[in-house]
Amino acid sequence: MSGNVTEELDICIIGAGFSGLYATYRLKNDYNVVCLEAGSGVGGTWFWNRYPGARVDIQSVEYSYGFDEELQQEWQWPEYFSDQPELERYANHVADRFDLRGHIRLSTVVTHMRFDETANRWHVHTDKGDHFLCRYVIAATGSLSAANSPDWPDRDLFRGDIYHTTQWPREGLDLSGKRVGLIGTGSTGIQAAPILAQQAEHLTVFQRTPTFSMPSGNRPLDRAYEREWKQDYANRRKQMLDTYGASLIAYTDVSALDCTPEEQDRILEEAWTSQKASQLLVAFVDVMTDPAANAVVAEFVRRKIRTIVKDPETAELLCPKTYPIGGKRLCIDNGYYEMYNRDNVTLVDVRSSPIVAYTPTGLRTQDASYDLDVIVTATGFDAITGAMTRIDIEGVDQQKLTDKWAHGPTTYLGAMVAGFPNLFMIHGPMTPAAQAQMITTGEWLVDWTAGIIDALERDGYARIDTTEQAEKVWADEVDTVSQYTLHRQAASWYNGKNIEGKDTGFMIYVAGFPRFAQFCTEAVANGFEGFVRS
Ligand code: NA7
Repeated sequence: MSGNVTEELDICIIGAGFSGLYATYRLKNDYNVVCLEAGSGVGGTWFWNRYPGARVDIQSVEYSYGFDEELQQEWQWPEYFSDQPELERYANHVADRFDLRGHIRLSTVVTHMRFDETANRWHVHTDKGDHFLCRYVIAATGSLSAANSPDWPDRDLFRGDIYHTTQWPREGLDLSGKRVGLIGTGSTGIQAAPILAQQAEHLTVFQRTPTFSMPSGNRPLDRAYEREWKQDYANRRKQMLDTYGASLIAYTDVSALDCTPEEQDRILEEAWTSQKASQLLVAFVDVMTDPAANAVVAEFVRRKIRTIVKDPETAELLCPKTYPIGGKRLCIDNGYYEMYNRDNVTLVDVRSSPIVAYTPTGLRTQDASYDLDVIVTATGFDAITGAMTRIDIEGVDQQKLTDKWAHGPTTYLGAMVAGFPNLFMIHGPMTPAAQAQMITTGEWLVDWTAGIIDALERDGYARIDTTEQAEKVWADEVDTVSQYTLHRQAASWYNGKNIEGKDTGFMIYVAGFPRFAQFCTEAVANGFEGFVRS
């Protein structure tokens, strides 16, 4: 932790994704703010994930900023679900329009941070040799930013190219005439697969766990629909924050178990074509709480898969049977199941025969070898905690965050960790991240955090921390509400079980954004309950 201080700051923001950009905007006029970003451009998730087919799975009229009325009136989304280039363009537009660039340092990775207890300052170090002395740090590091690349042996022997989907070359890849292997069938894999199948000579999809998905129905954005949104935008943004997932879907109080099979089918058909994946999960009031209701929806999707995919063996392999629908993030696709009707696509089950090694010419599973020119790993992320634990963070009494979180994250309201004062997280562990639309809730969280900093300044405090007792109360709440749902029954990045050896427990708050926001608002209103100021 050596080196001279190169700059003194009020606030260091880590990450220029959508939350970090908004935090920079929100705080730059009142404080001396710098935003450090590892990428060579802004946009976070939408900077890194430039693989073919990368596209948001929430409608763009919702998945966009609401903080500036002129911006939301003027910006025109070409499609219902924007692709990565459009979202990156939007992030760049926002950075330019609101003069954020002067505060952002690109291609700068935060390597370690240490809290000085005497001065109440964070020492923030980067790979560029910067040493910032900061009063506050806001980690807007993203839930899905630390890539997970399984470590199979003999990677160096493979003579072809390997790309994780977050490391896709900016200039794109010419896959014509190539035998491509795609590992992973989460949201990323099922988005990339249909495009890779069109581009490659042959696509082999290596599937460990099949995914529930529904058609996005993506198409050019209907201008009348857009006008309808824009006439009522401010009101709709407020309504969004009052819904479970910060997205305007149609809720019901009808139980699946009170409907006839015909009624169930009619309701589910409507949800299937709604262009909203979450609509299937709220088609009945009890989809995520009652295994029998959940089974109705899961079976509906399996029937769709069996109808779409012509080869019965492939269809059966694609049918998820081992976890509740919605237990993992429900995907939304553009021709994923249909793709398996192409002659140049093969599905390989790596659950029954796992991948064991790279070979000079491809991959070897327990019982077969596959010749490939290009391997694409759509193997997801060290989610929720990875972006924080990859920074060497040292708090009070020289405690390391990695040690504190060795058996899973502890947080108060997902925002603070006891013993790490003046460090705030946006979309941290144990928030509704993944269950709620990230841009709108990110704006809310930034405003809430900025409000806390403003209050500390106003009231003359230099330091804010939380307590282990508050962390325990929050952990109990997160755990208790998750017991009422079926979310825990799937191995996924929600509970770290997507990564071998990751020991975290369930990391998402699943009681919905309004209840979460109420806890946050009340904590502050009740004299900073759960926080310690000095
Ligand atoms: P996900 O949803 O974590 O999917 C990763 C996929 O990679 C999933 O199918 C995994 O299988 C598979 N995987 C991971 N490791 C391996 C190994 N070792 N062998 C075979 N297959 C493996 O990540 P995504 O990037 O698709 O999506 C992340 C989020 O982005 C998504 O939820 C949306 O919110 C947007 P598994 O299911 O673990 O058996």
